[in-house]
Amino acid sequence: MSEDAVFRSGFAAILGRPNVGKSTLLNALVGEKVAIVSDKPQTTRGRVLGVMSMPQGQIVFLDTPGLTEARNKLGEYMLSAAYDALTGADAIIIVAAAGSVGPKDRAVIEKFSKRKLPKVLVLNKIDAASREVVARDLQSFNAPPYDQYDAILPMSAKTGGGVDTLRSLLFDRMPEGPRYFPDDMVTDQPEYMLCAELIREKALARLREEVPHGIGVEIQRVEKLSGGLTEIYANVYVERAAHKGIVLGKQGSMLRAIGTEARLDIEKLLATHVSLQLWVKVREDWRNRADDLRTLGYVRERG
Ligand SMILES: Nc1nc2c(ncn2[C@@H]2O[C@H](COP(=O)(O)OP(=O)(O)OP(=O)(O)O)[C@@H](O)[C@H]2O)c(=O)[nH]1
Ligand SMILES: [Mg+2]
Repeated sequence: MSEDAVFRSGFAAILGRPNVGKSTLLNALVGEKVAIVSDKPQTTRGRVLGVMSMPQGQIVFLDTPGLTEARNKLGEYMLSAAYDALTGADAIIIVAAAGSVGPKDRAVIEKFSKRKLPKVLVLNKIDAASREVVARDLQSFNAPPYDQYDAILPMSAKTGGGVDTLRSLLFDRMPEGPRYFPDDMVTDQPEYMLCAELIREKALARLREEVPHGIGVEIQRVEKLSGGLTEIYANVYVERAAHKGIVLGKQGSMLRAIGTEARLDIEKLLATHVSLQLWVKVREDWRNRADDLRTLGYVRERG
């Protein structure tokens, strides 16, 4: 085989504290929305796979839940999902946000600096920070253990600035390997899961305080009817009776708004007309209940 014919491929895990922009970065890297994003911490609850395919290779990115203390069974699942993504990883991307690199971010960066793998430290959200703040953060990375990283990249996942550099930097460090996924596959999430996530995203955007953290979405039924219409029935779980009214809103207005926004995104995803029926259900303390976690898909694949 000639040099040119080498096909490079591998897995790159994206890790970091909550809300630093990991999922936004995943979407930017693969060029499609495969992970939901919100301004609330702990949006991502499991590992989200995104594939970047090129003629000369493939990188499989694994977005993960933000690293933070687990306060319930869901939190424990989220942490294990984050660490599971490291199994078999060929590279790691650690993300922090410019202007808010705190001691907990530094602890994460230090912890992963010891891994014997190609690793990149991304300083994200530089579009939202002043030049001085970015320079100060970069300066603070100018010492051990930050020197263990192959590169420290200032970036904006939101505007796309720096994303190409990250892609090629990682690609150059990927081993020779197989095509793990067909070229037209960008994620391994089934359609029903993408739909559930889009509904959750719209709920997260509109809800405040502790309510968004207790939202779970279960797709009950998807029916593809003739004439290009898909009917989707979904349950929106809340973890306390008091949250039901908040999610419903005045005369159902909040739920309607969430439903309309989700429907528009789902119609784009499925390329059909969609009728979306949402029901709000109370599942007391579901984030600590194994059966509810299973229903919502928060179970480890193995082990
Ligand atoms: N200004 C700016 N905002 C960003 C950037 N990247 C992400 N954000 C915003 O930061 C917030 C969090 O983004 P996410 O991608 O959901 O962050 P995450 O790290 O995946 O968060 P968790 O899933 O909760 O761990 C959202 O409001 C994003 O729009 C960026 O480069 N610049
Ligand atoms: Mg996320």
